[in-house]
Amino acid sequence: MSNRQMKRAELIRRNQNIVIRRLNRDEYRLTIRELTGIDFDISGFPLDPLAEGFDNNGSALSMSPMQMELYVDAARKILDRAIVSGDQPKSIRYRFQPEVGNGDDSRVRYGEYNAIVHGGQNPVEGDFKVLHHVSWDRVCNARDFALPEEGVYKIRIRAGGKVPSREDVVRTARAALEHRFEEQMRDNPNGEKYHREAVTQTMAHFKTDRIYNYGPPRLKLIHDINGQPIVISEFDVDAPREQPGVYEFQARFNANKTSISIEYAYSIPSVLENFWFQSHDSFARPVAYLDWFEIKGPINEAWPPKSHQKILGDLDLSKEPDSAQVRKVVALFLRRAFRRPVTDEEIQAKLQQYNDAKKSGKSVREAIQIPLVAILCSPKFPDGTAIVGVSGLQNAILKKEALFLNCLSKKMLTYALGREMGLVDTDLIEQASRYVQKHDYRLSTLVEFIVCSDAFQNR
Ligand SMILES: [Ca+2]
Repeated sequence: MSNRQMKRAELIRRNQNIVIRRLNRDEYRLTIRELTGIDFDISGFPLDPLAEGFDNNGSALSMSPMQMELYVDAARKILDRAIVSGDQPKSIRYRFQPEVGNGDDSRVRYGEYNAIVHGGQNPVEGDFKVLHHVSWDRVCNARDFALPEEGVYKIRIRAGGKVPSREDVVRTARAALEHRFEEQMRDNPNGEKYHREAVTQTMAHFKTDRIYNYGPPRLKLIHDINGQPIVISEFDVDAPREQPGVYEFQARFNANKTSISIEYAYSIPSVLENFWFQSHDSFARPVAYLDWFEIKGPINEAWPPKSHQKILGDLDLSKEPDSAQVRKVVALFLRRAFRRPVTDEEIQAKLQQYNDAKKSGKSVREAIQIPLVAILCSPKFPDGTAIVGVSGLQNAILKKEALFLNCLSKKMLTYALGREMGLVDTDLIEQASRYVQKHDYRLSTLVEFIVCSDAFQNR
């Protein structure tokens, strides 16, 4: 290849990938927290790809229209939480008693719902459900109910535990093994020697293995958000059964149907082939006694929340603000989001969005959110073209038609030829782009070009 060609190829290569610099997940979360005071759950965002070992490398953090949609949606949710109107929502407290039943027909009224409350196939002792081992049918839960408000809720669990000693382990293991020995002797008296050996060997395990130096029982607390189970905590129940403790946690709930589950979580590895009796209630293992669990909230440290004041200052949403007040809010948010001085033009463009929204009949709260959402979703091309929303991304791509065509041709060729495009393919990519351009930008002409190309026919 000539020097001139090389140079041209390099220039094209550098230009080929449209990169929108976006924040990675952690950067996004931290930025949002700093900007609005809201701790936003970023687990719904796509994982950041690793590029050369760094996940904040701009060329890896590309942005698709689908991701843009995700960002717009996130920004709306964040601002819905940050900016509130009306009075502080009333707090509720639902206390669930797992011993009330052990089936899905066990229903108790909470608010507007007949929630299912049950303690699984666990024994009941007085006020307690007794949790002894992990099993799908031994989960305690409350479900088929919804909370009246989205927000942070406190979950409290009253429980105590019992930790068996090594003697308990040895005694209960021996009882189970002797019982089995008798059965084996009935079935096969000639095998006595082997049956006895098995007992001795197995007993040695229970006498010496460190896994039976038990700690306190553990419980796992899970809630579900839109059908997705999320573990809130796994915790030791270190309070004794005689003096149960109240364990407290916090979690965010939305106003959709939800559930709270409590599971036994002290795992004992099955190192033995004949571990069958270790999950019998008679075998000594850490036991949790669950009295009740309750949910209380939503918890708001202040009303309106700090985030509200942080963004709006003293702007009162209940009356029509004057334009200087709105301008102040928008300008401050812009400056803080972009971390640089902002131009009058930029502020004006955002004010226009507010004014348009007001004209179309939106409330002050709804209208002020529109420019703020746009600000939270405006990544930029390296040349500074700002992009707002999905249509903004489309417009931005249209303005960079040559780059876009080039990029698309390259991707299609890569797919069609089943290999990476290299410097030698520069001309082919360019020809493809030109062909599509000449034929009214129809995607089908790109396919046509590729299928007829020598590269494809001789691949
Ligand atoms: Ca109880």
